[in-house]
Amino acid sequence: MPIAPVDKVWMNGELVAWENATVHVLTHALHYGSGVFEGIRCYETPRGPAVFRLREHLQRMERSAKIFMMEIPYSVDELMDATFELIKVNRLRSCYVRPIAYRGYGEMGLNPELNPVDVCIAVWGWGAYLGDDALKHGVRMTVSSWRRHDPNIIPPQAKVTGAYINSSMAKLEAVRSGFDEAIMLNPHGYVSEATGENLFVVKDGELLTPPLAAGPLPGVTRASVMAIAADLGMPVFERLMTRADLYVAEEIFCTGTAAEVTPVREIDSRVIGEPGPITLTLQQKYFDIVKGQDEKYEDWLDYVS
Ligand code: PPE
Repeated sequence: MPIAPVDKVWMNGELVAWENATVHVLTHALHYGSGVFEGIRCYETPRGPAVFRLREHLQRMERSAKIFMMEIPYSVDELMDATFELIKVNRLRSCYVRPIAYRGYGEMGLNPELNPVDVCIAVWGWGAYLGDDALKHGVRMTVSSWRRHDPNIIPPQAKVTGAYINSSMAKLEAVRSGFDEAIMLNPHGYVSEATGENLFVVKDGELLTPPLAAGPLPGVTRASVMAIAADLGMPVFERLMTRADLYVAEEIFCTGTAAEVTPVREIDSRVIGEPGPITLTLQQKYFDIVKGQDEKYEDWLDYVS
């Protein structure tokens, strides 16, 4: 999706002009994928712009960095303030927020230790990730021929830039074959997640999602939807599933900051159908919450001012 430029980008504590937010070609992360990042959304609410679960996202970035033995030279609170400042100076009412911490310019070679850790935050307006029609009528997915990486190859709970070549290959394969999105199985053949979203399945009236041990990213939206569903009296069961479990599901939807709650209407030419009642209920509730229309979940909103 095209990026709509704004005025400023936050780079290592400074606000720099959008067009000057560049890096050297010998940046370590460009060669070796040595970065950790987040994807966060800020929504317009009756009390002004609010970032959805900003602290949880930045805490996940810290954990990703810890796995990778990378020390981020800013605290979560400092990065929260930087995010608020950035949204304010760019005068955005809603936007996508992309913090990234990466091994910068210094040395070449696989040991990242001697390279500085650079930290940037960018914001821009981003519409429906899988398209407006996707939110209403659902997407068509395919099970990828590429597997999600094994936890002893790249830990799936770390949101590491280099790991995304796996998602990119699956996405490319799916799109070239005429699908909207790909589902990835883990090395044991169990469903893990989509290329940039977690998955939820309704089967025999029960709401299911793959357990974290099956290799999905511990999604902030996943955790939010699990909490919302439980509050609605619909506990979510974490269960191992095979591709055939998906083919015979009553409803399927995917969750993610970018994709929000997107229904899935078809998998590998097996029709799931138009969005079902559980999907629609959770989708509506999610949008109400992120847009500040549901007081019960106020503490999930970090207000910009
Ligand atoms: N799995 C993967 C692999 C993933 O990248 C994301 C987020 C999720 C699940 C959902 O996580 P959460 O956002 O915390 O609910 N993907 C981000 C990046 C998308 C991109 O194209 O870049 C996102 O949704 O912002």
